[in-house]
Amino acid sequence: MHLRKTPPENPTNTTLDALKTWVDQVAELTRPEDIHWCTGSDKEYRTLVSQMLADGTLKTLNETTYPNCYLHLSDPDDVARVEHLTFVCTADQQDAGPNNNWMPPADGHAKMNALFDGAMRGRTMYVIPYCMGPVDSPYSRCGIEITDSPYVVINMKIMTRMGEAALARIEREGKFVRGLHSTGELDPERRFIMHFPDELSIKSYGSGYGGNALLGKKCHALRIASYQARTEGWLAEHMLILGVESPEGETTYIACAFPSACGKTNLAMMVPPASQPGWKVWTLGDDIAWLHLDEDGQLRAINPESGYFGVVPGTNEKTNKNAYDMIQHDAIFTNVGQTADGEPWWEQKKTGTPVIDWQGRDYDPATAKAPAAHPNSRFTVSAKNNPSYSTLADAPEGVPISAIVFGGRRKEIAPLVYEAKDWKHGVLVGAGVASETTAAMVGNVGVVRRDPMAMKPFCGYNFADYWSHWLSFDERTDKLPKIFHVNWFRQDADGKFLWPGFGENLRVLRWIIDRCEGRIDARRTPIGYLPNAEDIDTSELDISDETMHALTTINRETWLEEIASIGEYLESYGDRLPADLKQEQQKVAEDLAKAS
Ligand code: O2Y
Ligand code: MN
Repeated sequence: MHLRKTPPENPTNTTLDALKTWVDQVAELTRPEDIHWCTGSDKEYRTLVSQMLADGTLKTLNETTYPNCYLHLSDPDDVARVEHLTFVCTADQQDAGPNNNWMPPADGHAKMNALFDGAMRGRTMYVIPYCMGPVDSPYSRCGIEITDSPYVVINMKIMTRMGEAALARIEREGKFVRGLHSTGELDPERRFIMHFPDELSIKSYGSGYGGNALLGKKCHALRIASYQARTEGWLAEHMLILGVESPEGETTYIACAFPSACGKTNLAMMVPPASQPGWKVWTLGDDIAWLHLDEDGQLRAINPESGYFGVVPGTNEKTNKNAYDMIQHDAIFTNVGQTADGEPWWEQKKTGTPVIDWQGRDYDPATAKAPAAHPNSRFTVSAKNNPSYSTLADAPEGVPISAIVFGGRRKEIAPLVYEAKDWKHGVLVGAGVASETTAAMVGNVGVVRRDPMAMKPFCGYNFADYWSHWLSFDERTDKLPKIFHVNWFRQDADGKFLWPGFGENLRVLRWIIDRCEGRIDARRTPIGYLPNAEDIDTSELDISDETMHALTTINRETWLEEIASIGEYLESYGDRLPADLKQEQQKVAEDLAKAS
């Protein structure tokens, strides 16, 4: 193969010198064969797909039943985010906090530059301008990802507003997040995801998968954006955004933060059950929300993404009909199995039989010891494919948020739903979020982990400072949304779920909306307001009064332990922990101790 000794001519005609200089510097370091500035056009997408079909990076799926759908199989050692290899590089370690792996910025750059040295030899370097959020929104922020992976380019085209319009905005603003990515040798020993929040930059090497490589998503829209949001007075959160429309045509917008593997995508695009006639759910986003106060003090949300990178296994007509329908065309599948007629296959799909697994090996369900699709296999699809897509996802002003909902996967302790007493207490409820690990995760199943605001893997700075930032919103407006906590995953002693979940969760959202509208009462308890069981509509559900009682009451003894454990966790943040948060925790502990 012919290899260049000098970097190729940079074909850009960008007006932004800082951008041209950076691209030149990256080319000088990484030595690509060619440089391609992405336009974001459909033609460019089709050309890249053709190239990847030719070199085997992609495979066409059944063109009749899955038109324009492609399969990518990643390296078997490169199938998930790598939290232990993800770093936040700040001058002072305390700024990254105990919640992040840390390295001094100079060491981080030295480590990464050594890996990037000559890494793109013989390859094309793609320059991807992208905008997180509608291109015409004041709340959006832009970035440039440089990558040697065409798979990343086609995924970024779906997941972000990518190409010429984004480049024009970057040239107008002069400010952008710099993301540099190379798939490298896919050696887990030479894999790092580094963030340099003070420089608004990201360097990722050694993985071609999802959040490690699509730098607009977790790296930019959460880790870098959360840091930037703190200095600029907004919030970048791991939250879905949905609109619930009543039979009378009133839509209430809700943002929900649940840890990974708690069903955010399912809730975001839920189909109301037949028992809830006239109700509609509209999807604004399934993973990330950027929240800003407008000039009237109203909290507004945009979804910085334009597509979904969702877990495939478990998706079927019952669990998530909208997702099931939207991935029947124009979707990229990563690490699923295949049927004999070239359809994608995954566990609980309910139709078809796999004959090839996610590693491209022959597969026989009768003798197989492992699933055909990887448990973390993914679809990438445009949000516009979703039958419940809200066109307000493109509104530059975003949507007004009436309720923030935290939640986790807890087989015991957490009731079905409760409301925080006020904003400060709500911040404590968010800081105390915990969830049980599932089979889709590495490690033991069923272990409870604290995941404050569902941001443990994604907060780009010290959680103690992040909680102070959340608390500071209370001084800026008197129109903050109410804060709630939900738990769809309570079990009885036999391990049976107490609540049916899925579309029936609308019943709980309706209680939340009624509370926001001041239409119903609730019981004040030390942990917040609990529903009167009769205020949650259970018509046509096979659920007993005892079960509803269990779902809407708390056990004082276990909550005394829970609040003590939250207190211990908060204390681990030391001197930076905001006093107000500690006081809130102590108040709940005291009230529980006093309660009979
Ligand atoms: O990004 C990945 O590599 C997979 S993890 C993921 C993907 C989409 C949305 N959320 C997550 C998550 O872990 O929260
Ligand atoms: Mn997520």
